[in-house]
Amino acid sequence: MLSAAQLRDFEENGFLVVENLIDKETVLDPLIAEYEELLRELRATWVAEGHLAPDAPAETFQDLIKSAYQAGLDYFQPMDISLPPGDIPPDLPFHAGPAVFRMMTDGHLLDCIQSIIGPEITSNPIQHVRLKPPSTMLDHDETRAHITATEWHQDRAVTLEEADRTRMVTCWLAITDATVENGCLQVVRGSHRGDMKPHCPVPQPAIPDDFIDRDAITPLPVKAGGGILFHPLTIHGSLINHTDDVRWSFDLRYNVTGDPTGRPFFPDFIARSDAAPASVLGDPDEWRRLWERTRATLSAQRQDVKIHRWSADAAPCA
Ligand SMILES: O=C(O)CCC(=O)C(=O)O
Ligand SMILES: [Fe+2]
Repeated sequence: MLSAAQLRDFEENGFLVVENLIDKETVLDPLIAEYEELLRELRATWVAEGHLAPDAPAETFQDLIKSAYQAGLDYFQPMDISLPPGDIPPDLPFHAGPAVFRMMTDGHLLDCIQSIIGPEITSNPIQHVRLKPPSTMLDHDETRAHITATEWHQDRAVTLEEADRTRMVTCWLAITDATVENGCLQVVRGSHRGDMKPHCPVPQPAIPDDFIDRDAITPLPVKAGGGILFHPLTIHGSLINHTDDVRWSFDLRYNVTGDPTGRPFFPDFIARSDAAPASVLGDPDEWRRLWERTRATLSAQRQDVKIHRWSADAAPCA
């Protein structure tokens, strides 16, 4: 649980940095091992398809992410823990592995979430991995927020309107140390006490600069295994990765069970409940199947999945 002082901090500032939010041995290391295995499998496919040389020298996870990016290979979607917006093909890869589920349902992490939103906790399906290569390596037209720096935004604004009153919290987790140099998260302190700002949707949903209180900008470095909890109206983004290494994080969200998630076509699940303990999902395979069924349904519908409300024609976007 969070202490009273931590809760006061969260309420006052709209965010809270929590060191050692997930345990290294039982959560972080197995997660890294699961992703190393996944990347080895992806590499084998890329080699078989002739995209990568079979005899690459002993590569680290970091090296392989970088060479995949440079070869124009999409490592992101097969490693992401969600589906993208748009038209979804029936075989689109994604990753819903047991170590990810273990992280999302970790007891200590949920204790901290419970301190903020109470004991009826739903795992919200707006969730991503971010593996950000060095900025010098990126294509000049790279704009994806999972690969390059993230523009200023509020998480409430990247849901549909149905979730505008949802009691929700974002949990950003550092898998590698996040530093000012490698592009850690940054927030506008106290911005959760304001309203929802306009977002210009292209290329990333971004709050125009005029709405940002520059004096309140606070970068939030955090060590691997640590996390940042923040309010859905807290304005945040991330810095540019100026190092030679890949910056790796996850962002998860939780909401009060019964409140709309903001992405009704994606699967949520109950992560904790005092009122109905039997409703809690404990089986990682069932969680994976929820996403597989969602992919099958959405691909059969062949319609564009819309994930936010913003239009590029709005006045502040001119
Ligand atoms: O890690 C990032 O670049 C941005 C993360 C973010 O926007 C979030 O966690 O909501
Ligand atoms: Fe965000």
